[in-house]
Amino acid sequence: MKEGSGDDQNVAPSVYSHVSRPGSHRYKNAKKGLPFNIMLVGESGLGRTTFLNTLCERMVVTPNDGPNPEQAHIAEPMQFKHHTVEMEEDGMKIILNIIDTPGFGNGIDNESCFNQIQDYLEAQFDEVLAEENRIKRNTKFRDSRVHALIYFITPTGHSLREIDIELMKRLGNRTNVIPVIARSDSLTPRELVLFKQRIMNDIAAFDIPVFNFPDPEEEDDDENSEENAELRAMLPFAVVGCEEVVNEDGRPVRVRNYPWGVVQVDNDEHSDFDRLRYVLLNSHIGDLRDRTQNELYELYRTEKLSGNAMASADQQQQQQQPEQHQAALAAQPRSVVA
Ligand SMILES: Nc1nc2c(ncn2[C@@H]2O[C@H](COP(=O)(O)OP(=O)(O)O)[C@@H](O)[C@H]2O)c(=O)[nH]1
Ligand SMILES: [Mg+2]
Repeated sequence: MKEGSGDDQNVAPSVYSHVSRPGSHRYKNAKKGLPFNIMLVGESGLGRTTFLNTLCERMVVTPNDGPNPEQAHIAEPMQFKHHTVEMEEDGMKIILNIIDTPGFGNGIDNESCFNQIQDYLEAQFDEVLAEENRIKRNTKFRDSRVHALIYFITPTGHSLREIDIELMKRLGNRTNVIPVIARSDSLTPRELVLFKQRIMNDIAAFDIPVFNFPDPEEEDDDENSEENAELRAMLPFAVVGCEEVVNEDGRPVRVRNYPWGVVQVDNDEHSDFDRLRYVLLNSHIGDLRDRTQNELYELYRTEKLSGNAMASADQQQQQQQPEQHQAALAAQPRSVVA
């Protein structure tokens, strides 16, 4: 993002990145800005708001003081909160729509949260489907399909919990689910390695369809194959969020300061945040959008149309039945009523 764009008061200076990047696949000709829609899902306190502000490099949302203690026993229903931020990333303008889901997982039964999110994702597909069927196109149509869902895993150090498995399994066929370990600075490097392994074992064992960077074997391009192999090995991304920027050797650096040390958010030895940001807003923005259109939407469209076709065949049959019944009755030899 360029300094000075957007609301100057809230713009944090661009931070120093430690990672040297391989070539990016970008959409150069998006003059009006490339729309990109991200949903953030995770339990309260895992750092969704902080992640959002860190990703956008500005205070899009001011963190609140938390719930009123008198109301703490009442689980607030989940909401969808929309934030739109214009970004400029490596010369490319992006219209970033972020959908936050405060209230997720706060209740004892999470079924309604799962349903609400699934309904939301499908409703965006339905809008595109309706638009495609219109005779006259609406030139102002905004594609609001969710291109990536960042799922925040609680840093327990154990393995995935039922809520994680259930949610990712349910939504993995409707959007690109990218699992991240929230507040990953609470685990030591060794704990983090083991936690990542356990999560990936669970993902394989429960057959959870997360966004997996395409198999290098299937890619023709060597550079991308290498990059994707590296990213697959990093899953799930260990993220650290922070809004504080300090000056280090004349360079602005985003840090979490503790009495015992400092965590640099953009330092790849401290967290995968910088890499994830680059994946989302640069190297894989095209892949995430393409998969949404060509695989996830197509799958939904086929399911919906074949479901509709079956439903209307059923309806037709039901409608025909009375006629058939009448015809069958008429064809029957009249009984002689005694
Ligand atoms: N240790 C640590 N704390 C974090 C991190 N991200 C956010 N926090 C803190 O966690 C608390 C809740 O963060 P917030 O972004 O409001 O969480 P949300 O409820 O998911 O939106 C705040 O005190 C944040 O400063 C992180 O990466 N590491
Ligand atoms: Mg929040």
